[in-house]
Amino acid sequence: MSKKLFNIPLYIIATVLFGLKTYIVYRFIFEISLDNWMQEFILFVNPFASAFLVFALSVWFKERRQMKFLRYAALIGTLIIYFNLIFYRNFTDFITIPVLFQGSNAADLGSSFMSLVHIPDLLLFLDVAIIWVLSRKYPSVISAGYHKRGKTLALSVSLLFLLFNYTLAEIERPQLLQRTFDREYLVKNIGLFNYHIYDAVLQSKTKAQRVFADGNEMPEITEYVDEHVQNEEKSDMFGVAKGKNVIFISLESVQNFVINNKVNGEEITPFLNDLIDESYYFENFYHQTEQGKTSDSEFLIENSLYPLSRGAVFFTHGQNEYHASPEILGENGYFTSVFHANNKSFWNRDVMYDSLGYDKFFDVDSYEVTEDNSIGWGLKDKPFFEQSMKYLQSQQQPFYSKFITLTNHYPFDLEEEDASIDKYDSNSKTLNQYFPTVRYTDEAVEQFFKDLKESGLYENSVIVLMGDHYGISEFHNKAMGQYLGKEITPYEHIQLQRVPLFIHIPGEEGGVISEIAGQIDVKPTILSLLGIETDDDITFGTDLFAKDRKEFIALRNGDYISDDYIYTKGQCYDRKTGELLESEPTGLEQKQEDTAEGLCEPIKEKVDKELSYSDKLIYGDLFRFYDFNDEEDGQDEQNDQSDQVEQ
Ligand code: GP9
Ligand code: MN
Repeated sequence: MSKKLFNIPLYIIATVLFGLKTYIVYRFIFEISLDNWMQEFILFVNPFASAFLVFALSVWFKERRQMKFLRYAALIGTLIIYFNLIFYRNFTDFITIPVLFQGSNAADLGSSFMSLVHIPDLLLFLDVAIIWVLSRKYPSVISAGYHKRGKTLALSVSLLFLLFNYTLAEIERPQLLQRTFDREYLVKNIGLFNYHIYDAVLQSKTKAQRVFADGNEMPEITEYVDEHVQNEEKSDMFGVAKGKNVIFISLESVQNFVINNKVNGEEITPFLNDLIDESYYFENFYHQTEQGKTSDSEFLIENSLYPLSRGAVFFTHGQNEYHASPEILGENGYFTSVFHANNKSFWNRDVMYDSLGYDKFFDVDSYEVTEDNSIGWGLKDKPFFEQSMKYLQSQQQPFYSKFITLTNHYPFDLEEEDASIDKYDSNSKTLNQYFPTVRYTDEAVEQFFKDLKESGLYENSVIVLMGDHYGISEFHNKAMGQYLGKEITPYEHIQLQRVPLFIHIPGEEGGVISEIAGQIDVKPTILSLLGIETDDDITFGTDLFAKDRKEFIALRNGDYISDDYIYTKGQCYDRKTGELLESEPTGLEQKQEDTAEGLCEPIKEKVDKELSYSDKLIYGDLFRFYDFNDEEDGQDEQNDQSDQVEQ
């Protein structure tokens, strides 16, 4: 063998072999969905970027050690890929640290392990074998001593490679790392190995905060809730829907400015507009979500706790102890389920739904999804509802079932044949396309109502419809201003955070309710309608039908809406008129309370306090120290101690 032939350093050979292998696994063995060429490209780049990052470290070792390092790096890397592959074959998901060490997943895997191992898998170790042979047979040819310059160069190139990969990923999915989204997205964009590092960081941060909590904070929080949140007496509506099913429909990105409104002279939501006459309709109902979008809205409505200001609580605290409405309903004889035609791991739903106490999740695998019946994010809303009926009808009653629609999702793509109204005409393609997709969802819901009536479920079910969060961001304020015929001031921006909430109760006429309301109120409201006692619950929302309600709706960024004011960007507005309440310099004798800041300040303090209490509950996983069935004070000493030991 001539010296020339192997004049390439082994770490480069290893990068090429291992990178190529990883790419083949990503592309052809894991079922990673790729929607455009950019995603294809990123998927191709990241295996090489990650491989280079690790293998190039070998230049820092002495020559003989280089060989050893490369051999073991290739072997361990391959084992990581392989364990993920086995896990994936069983769960269509990637390994996370909590899943690996806790819960039933790992145990499930144990029993079926052998059926998940296939003979051709041996090929995955081919590059390791090649690297092994080369490093053993020709160490003197392919190893090299590197000068400082060579070492620095290798390191710089690997960091540049990584930065390039990360930049591409950030362009393709802004805020990928802050928001997490989905494990598949992470693996697709930054690769399996960086994903595991990211998962480990997330895990240790979460663990640390949990470990230092001991439940001492609970009395202060329960006292606050008792005093400032809980209603003194039950509302007149308590128990009006006792024993009824609940069908909750989460309307993707539907804001309430489309309700009873027109575009190009056409009604946008004719069905929902008519539904107002047969339901309770809350016209000043605000979404309170942040980066976790749909998952944040789910979190709010089922826990009546606030989501986090950063990241998605579904991801960061998916295995906390909760006391969510599905769990409570389960204890009261309900069957609970979610219908949503997306990957079960999106927003970590598969893990979180267990923690919330759901019995069943009908995810994308429960549906027949074809090219014809899907667009954008997947299955269109009409076939989604249609295909859900058979499952819904076969459920044990009473049930609580949540449906999450998908078609009206950014970028609001819709096929010609599905569009009943024309697009709007402005400088924002997003806003222009929004109207026909909202109409499509309106029609899908109409068809669902028809099916519910035909099946006989309608008469026996409370139907709740709610917009999950905004669809049109601030970025489109100019076009939005053009459409609404007014400038989008900070005050108007807050008003645009209103989403529709309908509660249809069989036998109840309903009516339009103008009092301020928010997603935080949904859990206590539904439980009260069903006649379920919630006196011992810890919630930050109140029954929307109660007379004596908390005085503000807090947005997750600390802005708030009260009866009189809207507080945003450090300024105080009159809620009803939108007038900016400026402090008038009327002389020295003016009291602090008369200034604009003074007007909004007292409630602002309460808002901040409440948000921080909610955060404490989540970060410390404090419900594990609390016994919701203990009538006295809930603080459970025994529970407290045993959990300390578990740490
Ligand atoms: C995805 C769907 C939409 O499953 O819930 O997510 P979003 O981006 O709106 O949070
Ligand atoms: Mn959404």
